[in-house]
Amino acid sequence: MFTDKTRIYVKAGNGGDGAVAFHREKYVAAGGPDGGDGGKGGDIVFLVDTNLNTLESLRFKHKFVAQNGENGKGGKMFGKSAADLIIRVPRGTLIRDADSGLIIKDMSDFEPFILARGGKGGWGNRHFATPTRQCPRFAKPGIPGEERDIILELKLIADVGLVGFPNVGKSTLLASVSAARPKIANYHFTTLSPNLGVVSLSDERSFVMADIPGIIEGASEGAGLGHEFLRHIERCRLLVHIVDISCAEGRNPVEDFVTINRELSDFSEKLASCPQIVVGNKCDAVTDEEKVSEFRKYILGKGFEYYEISAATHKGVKELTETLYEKISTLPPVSVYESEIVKEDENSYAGKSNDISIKKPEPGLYIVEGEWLLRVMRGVNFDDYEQLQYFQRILRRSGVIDRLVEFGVEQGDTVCIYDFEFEFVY
Ligand SMILES: Nc1nc2c(ncn2[C@@H]2O[C@H](COP(=O)(O)OP(=O)(O)OP(=O)(O)O)[C@@H](O)[C@H]2O)c(=O)[nH]1
Ligand SMILES: [Mg+2]
Repeated sequence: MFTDKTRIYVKAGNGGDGAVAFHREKYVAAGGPDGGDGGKGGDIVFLVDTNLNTLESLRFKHKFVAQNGENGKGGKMFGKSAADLIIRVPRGTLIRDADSGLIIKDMSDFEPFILARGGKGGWGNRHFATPTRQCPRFAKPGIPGEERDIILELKLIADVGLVGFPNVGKSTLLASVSAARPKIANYHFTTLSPNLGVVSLSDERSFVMADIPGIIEGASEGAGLGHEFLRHIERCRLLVHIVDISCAEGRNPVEDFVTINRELSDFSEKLASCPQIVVGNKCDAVTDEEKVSEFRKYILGKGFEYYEISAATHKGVKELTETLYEKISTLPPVSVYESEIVKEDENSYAGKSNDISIKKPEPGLYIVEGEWLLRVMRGVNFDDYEQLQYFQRILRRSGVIDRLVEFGVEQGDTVCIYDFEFEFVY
């Protein structure tokens, strides 16, 4: 079973709660608040692992929850931050939002990607001591970690993709030029899932070749193995269209060629417009010379580059790999999908202030909470002046400031929004 699509739920760890504690020591009277901060929850991090070729390892595990940060303790002790949870995926995995289907990230490079951020730990009560509030009996809870339902979809990354009818010798070619060992046999649909192989030429030149199951007429309507494997070659830089010119199965090479191209264009515009080289295979076993020369003429007439090889006896194979290498070095690199998630801008928060709650635990202190605020805050770096201003604009546009005024906040009062605290000024 080849797993190339799966749905999972991820949740980053919650931040630990801040502690409420007071310093107690012999001979030290009124030692003051010393509750430590909670630790940060673990992030959910995705990482490309080149040893993986499928999403098989995620087939039976659908829930990934990172650990929570520890709570703070008395004596100014910080809670321990939790370790990140790393999910390893094959190169070329697309992370999509499960509800909208939009691409969040294309895991095609080796940079770790943080999909869900762990919550920050809450502040312990020692942060809240002021000249007028010397004995703060509250601390902040940790911020919950982000959670998401996502779909992982593998779109393999290869430079060259082999396409053609079943049994034309695609796997034989891959096996003869790389260390890959796909199953080869004289019947249709021997290959049931994509195979990748690294084709190494001399002087460290190499490229990646992908072999996918054979395509037949009507694949786009589900005939044979259907066309779903075509997505694994959708981002190839070059397609090698293999046609059996031995005509041993009684088919006509020209018809085969036309049929496959029709299926490719029915699948996607992108595949149809991908550069293509045509290879006539099994030239060692040609039964009908006339059909072969008719095919050759047809292909050259259409303006394609055309090669004849025998994957079984290796005739013409070395030359073909050299040509493929030359050709792909002139082509653009493997395409990477951009994130389709649109970043919300300041104006999209207008009227959101209905979804917040305001509490007043003691005079002069207001605590504002709201799921959407939390989301915004995770993306804001409060040490950066511009980002701070951006956040303040959101507070204004969304109506949070107006709500605070309605609630009775006065000049100089303290307002806490999770781990962001400010003195209220009009
Ligand atoms: N005579 C001859 N036979 C070949 C050549 N290349 C492949 N074959 C044979 O053709 C048959 C099919 O080869 P495969 O490589 O499994 O074909 P495939 O295109 O991968 O087929 P599917 O996986 O079913 O789509 C096998 O019996 C091969 O030995 C060739 O150059 N000459
Ligand atoms: Mg095969």
